[in-house]
Amino acid sequence: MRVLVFSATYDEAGNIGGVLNGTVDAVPYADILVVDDASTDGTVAVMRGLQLPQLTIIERPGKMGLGSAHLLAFCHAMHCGYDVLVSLDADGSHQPCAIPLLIEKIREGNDFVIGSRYCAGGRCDYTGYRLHVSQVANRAARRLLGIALSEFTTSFRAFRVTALRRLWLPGLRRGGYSFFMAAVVEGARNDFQMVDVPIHFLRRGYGVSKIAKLEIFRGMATLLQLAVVRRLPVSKSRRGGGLAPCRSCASPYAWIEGMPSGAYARDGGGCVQCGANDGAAV
Ligand SMILES: Nc1nc2c(ncn2[C@@H]2O[C@H](COP(=O)(O)OP(=O)(O)O)[C@@H](O)[C@H]2O)c(=O)[nH]1
Ligand SMILES: [Mg+2]
Repeated sequence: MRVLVFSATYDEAGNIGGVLNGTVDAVPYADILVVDDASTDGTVAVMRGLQLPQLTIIERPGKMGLGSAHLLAFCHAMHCGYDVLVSLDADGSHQPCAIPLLIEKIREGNDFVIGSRYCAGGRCDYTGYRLHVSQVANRAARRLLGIALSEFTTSFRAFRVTALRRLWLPGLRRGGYSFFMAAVVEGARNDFQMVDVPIHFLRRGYGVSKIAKLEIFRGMATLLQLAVVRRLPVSKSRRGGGLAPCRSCASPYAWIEGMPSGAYARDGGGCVQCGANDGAAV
């Protein structure tokens, strides 16, 4: 199986070396993709200094958001014909040594695997307010969405890439936590076989959270919207999308066609690599 491991970075110079070296140790046969949003702390220099032949770095022109970085990884994995896409955060909270377990679950026939802090055997090192918000959000998601998973918001996941091709990519153009919940919902609506596996979620290493606090409230509003979307039938015309070349940055696959009308400028598309025509922060 050809495996791509993906991380998004924004100012993770203190953490990225450990994450990449840990990934190489855990899955030496995998390729690695990092999408960096113009980090100001030398994150890209640290990555280049490691001289890893299996590492591809895509540098975007500015902070375009975590959701669109993951969407770009979807496009990259499909375009390059990988079998499995694994994603994890680059801040040290996801342990690369757990990657083989996620891949194994795909090998067993699942389309989507999520590393869970809240299933039996899972652990979360958050305390206080952050732990409480995360637990409540994930319990609410399980109830409102009617999906039998214990975790919806973390980015430690694995996808069967052929299953990703069934998703309607414009529907996933959302910021941060909203993207992660929407991806689970779209998977469920497209009959993905889904499973969670326990992980030990650590507090981030160096630095502070890069996700705006407001994102938590946006995530709650998105959850209510997704509870409705979850129950709607999947329109046959709303499958696939994306993987068109971008005329601005010459990426062969990062232009996503068919945006919901009004959401994006001019011809209803946008590039998740350079941000061309992108009327909204994602
Ligand atoms: N490329 C990119 N990465 C981001 C952005 N925002 C956050 N990240 C990365 O996404 C991961 C999760 O972000 P983090 O700040 O740890 O979020 P938290 O765990 O919810 O507090 C980290 O690897 C960040 O560096 C962004 O706008 N663009
Ligand atoms: Mg984090």
